[in-house]
Amino acid sequence: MAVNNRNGRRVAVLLATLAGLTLAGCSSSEPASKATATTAASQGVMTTVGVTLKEFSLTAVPASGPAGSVTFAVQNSGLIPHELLVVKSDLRPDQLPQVDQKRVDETKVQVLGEVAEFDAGKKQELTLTLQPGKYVLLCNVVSHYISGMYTAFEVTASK
Ligand SMILES: [Cu+2]
Repeated sequence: MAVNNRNGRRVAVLLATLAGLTLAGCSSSEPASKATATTAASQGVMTTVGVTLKEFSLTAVPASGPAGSVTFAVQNSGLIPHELLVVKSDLRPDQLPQVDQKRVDETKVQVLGEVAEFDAGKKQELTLTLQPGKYVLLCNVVSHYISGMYTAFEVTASK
């Protein structure tokens, strides 16, 4: 045990030294945020889903993930502003209740989270704790949903 402890300490000191060198050599905050992510990951299931918005499609990769913390990294790759709604629904992604056939009726579906309309070329993040079930990701800017900006997302039981 004594040997293990000594090795463990040496590794810790080495990592601290490397972190110091990295920080000294680069003003980016990236090393710090990576360390934070690693710590959080050991405390529960975390999934990152890349969501791409454009005229007129919405894609999610991967299209499913385990229950727990899900971060949607949302990129507006289009030419105009878009938004992201995360809706929990067993309905088909193209069958959600609508208002005047122009947008989803947000009073008739369960909206768990939203990235408000944001500009083309920008990125946003949304982290939610999701239970197992079926979800629909969509953009609810007027006419965007009926133009094809939706996709299915599934959350499976975490193992
Ligand atoms: Cu849109």
